[in-house]
Amino acid sequence: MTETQFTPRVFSGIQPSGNLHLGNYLGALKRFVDMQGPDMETVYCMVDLHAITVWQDPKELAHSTRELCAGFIAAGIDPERSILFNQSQVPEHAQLAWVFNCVARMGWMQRMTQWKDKAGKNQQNASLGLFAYPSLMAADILTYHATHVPVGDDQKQHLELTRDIAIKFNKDFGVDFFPITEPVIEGAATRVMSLRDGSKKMSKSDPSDMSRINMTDDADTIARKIRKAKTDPDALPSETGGLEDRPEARNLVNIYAALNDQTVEQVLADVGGKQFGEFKPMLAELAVAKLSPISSEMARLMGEEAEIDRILARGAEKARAIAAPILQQTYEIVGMVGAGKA
Ligand code: AQP
Repeated sequence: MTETQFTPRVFSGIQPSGNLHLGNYLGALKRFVDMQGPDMETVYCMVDLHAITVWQDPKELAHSTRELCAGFIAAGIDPERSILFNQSQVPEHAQLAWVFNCVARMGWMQRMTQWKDKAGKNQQNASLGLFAYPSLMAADILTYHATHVPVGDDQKQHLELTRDIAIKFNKDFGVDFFPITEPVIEGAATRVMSLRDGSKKMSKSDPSDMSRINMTDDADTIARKIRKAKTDPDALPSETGGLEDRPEARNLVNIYAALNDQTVEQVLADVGGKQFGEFKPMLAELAVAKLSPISSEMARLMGEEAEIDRILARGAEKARAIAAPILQQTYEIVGMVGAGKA
């Protein structure tokens, strides 16, 4: 079997589950912007079907979807250069996910750490959707034959599962139809940690608002959260080895490096020897300078709801033009009568 050459194409998504935060920005959004360019087709999605795997208030879900769209655009995603849409407007995601539910194995899903973390001890009461989440994620990616997926470190395991699903589908049906996707997990802030606890990921669902910097926070709030961020009493080291066993210090330095497009080594060369009393105001100033223009543009765009809806509908149309033929070919491979005639 000759190996198919797939056109380079990026796909990634973010859940519109509220509280878009600095971790989502540095681990995902900012890198989505960097990947926009003439050599790469970029497809970005507000994954609302993923969001409902846990309870969402319908009005808040609609608001968060539009706010997230505003966040994408304010951060630098150009809806003319990238395809930008919400998942539920492209039914091929859910249709392909069903095929993948029949390819993926129960054991694979049971091993997912996100399932174990989110369902916790209450697995019997968790939704079936939460369990099947990685199969929908595989469909999100593979319905575009995406070759590259920029994500934060927490999504690594789901991307490995996406590769396993593609490999098993290709093998089961004797085809070379789905690409084996490359995860793109790079930069200084692939895992931004909570500002209150350096061992926990910064997350939308953390009950403490002080644990994260929200993309909608104003300058005073950003500065206050950084001032109150947990640290240790020592001065910053001049070399990366000195950050070992200092998770909070490492987190703040990583954030500084990612916001300033520097390496951790470059940052430490400048700030090594400084106490947090000096470093925190530097970080706050940088964070406000980088994030405030994004949050004010988000607020402006949120005043133009009809325009946001138009952008999402137009993006969905462009997305379907890619996804529909891939789903039809999948159905043909699987043996569904009538496939390919739509
Ligand atoms: N702390 C983080 N550091 C770096 N990247 C992160 N991402 C999330 N948190 C961090 C990346 O952001 C993208 C979108 O994430 P998502 O909204 O789809 O889901 P999530 O990873 O479940 O986000 P949260 O904030 O952690 O939500 P909850 O609290 O609901 O679990 C992904 O690329 C992710 O890697």
